[in-house]
Amino acid sequence: MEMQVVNAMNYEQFVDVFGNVIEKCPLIAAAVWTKRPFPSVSALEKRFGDFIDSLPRSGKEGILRCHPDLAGRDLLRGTLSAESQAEQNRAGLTTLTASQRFQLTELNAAYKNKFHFPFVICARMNDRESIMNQLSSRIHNSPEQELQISIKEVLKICHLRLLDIISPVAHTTKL
Ligand code: 2AL
Repeated sequence: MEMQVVNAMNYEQFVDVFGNVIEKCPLIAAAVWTKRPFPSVSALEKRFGDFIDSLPRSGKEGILRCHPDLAGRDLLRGTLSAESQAEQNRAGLTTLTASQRFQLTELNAAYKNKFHFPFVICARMNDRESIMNQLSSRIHNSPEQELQISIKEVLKICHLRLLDIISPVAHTTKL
């Protein structure tokens, strides 16, 4: 998709296309639309990042809470967003053994119990083993550290989702 096409979208079209680059947060795409035109995909990505940066802590935590657990209930029920499904699949989370799933479920629960938001990581930049390692290690962080790390992971997910929509060859355009 060319940036001219993106910049010509009305807000309904824009939210339809970019509404899930931040998982289940179409409100963010609806807000970012105001900032068009976007000279490049990186400029568009920066607008998503700037909006998230501008939120109070409760808003950032709210974004994290919109993320499904890795290998959690939504995956089992088949109710993940298409993007999440593909990401979790790619990280090998759809083919866990019963004991791996149990371990991940227990760790996810302990993490949520401590931080009151789910463990979030860019699944496509990891595999089963690194996800387990990160979860086991990040659970020892402070809430402040985890909020920062998790939002960085959200931005990595956003980066890859944007690239999926806008092909790498069409990242810049003359306005
Ligand atoms: C996810 C997800 O659904 N996709 C991804 O990359 N990470 N969820 C999560 N809790 O980290």
